[in-house]
Amino acid sequence: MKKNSGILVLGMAIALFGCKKDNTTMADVADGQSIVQPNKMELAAAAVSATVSTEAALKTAISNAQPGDVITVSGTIYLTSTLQLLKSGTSSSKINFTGGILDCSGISGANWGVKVNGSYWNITNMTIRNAPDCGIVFQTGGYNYVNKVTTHGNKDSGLQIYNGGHHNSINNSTSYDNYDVANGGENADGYACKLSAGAGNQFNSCNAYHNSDDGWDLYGQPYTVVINNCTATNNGYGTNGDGNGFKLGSAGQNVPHTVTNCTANNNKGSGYDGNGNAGHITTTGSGGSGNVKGLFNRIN
Ligand SMILES: [Ca+2]
Ligand SMILES: [Ca+2]
Ligand SMILES: [Ca+2]
Repeated sequence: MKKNSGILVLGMAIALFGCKKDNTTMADVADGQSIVQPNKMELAAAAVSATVSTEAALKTAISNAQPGDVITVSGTIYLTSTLQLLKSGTSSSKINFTGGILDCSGISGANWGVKVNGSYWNITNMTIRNAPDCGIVFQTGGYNYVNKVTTHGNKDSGLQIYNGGHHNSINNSTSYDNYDVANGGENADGYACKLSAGAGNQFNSCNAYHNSDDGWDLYGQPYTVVINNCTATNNGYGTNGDGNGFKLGSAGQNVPHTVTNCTANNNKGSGYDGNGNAGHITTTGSGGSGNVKGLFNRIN
């Protein structure tokens, strides 16, 4: 009996060692690509990393996205219809969408380049250009983080937040040369957080220049927007463009926006315009020069 027990223990040890070795196969993580592990059910929901270079592969990855996934764009992808980010990550495990160029010139109609209805996305190190309407729009969802995203050549605002989009944080990004040609430039802002966006939206260290309407536009925005360390230059080149560096609300509103350490230079309208907003607007540390209608206008 004693000898048999020893053999049994040895056998169990071999079996355990074998299982452990099988669960740590280096080939699973060697190339950073999608991982298929059909016999490991406990890892079935593990995050995947996918690098995509075609519209079809991109849309498949986006529509299948799960918390923790990393979706990387390689090179330039030409979109023929709006890219829709409808899934959501979680507060502790975001969906990561990064890299490359999304050229939206092949999208028909007055449609956006990218629509984000989901929550808890990180969108980073990307260019979104040439959409027939806004480049990227956040609505409905929240807690999205944008870093180092460039929006240019779109035929409405470069980046817009509205329709309930909340707690979005836009950082280290640039928006330029957006121009709604059909309206003589009346609407295309660098950054728009207007009409109906939710609470908690903020812009940090962003740059808006040479957009046909305003650098930033908070027209009709019912909740406070926080803008820190941002620069608006040379906006309002459209015939109908208002050209404010920072348009900080509108008449009939009482919303205390805060603009801190910002710069407005050489805009066609005012550097900072309350635009009839009766709320107390804080402009601590903000300045600029060369704005045709003056630096501060209707700031309460
Ligand atoms: Ca539009
Ligand atoms: Ca306008
Ligand atoms: Ca505007």
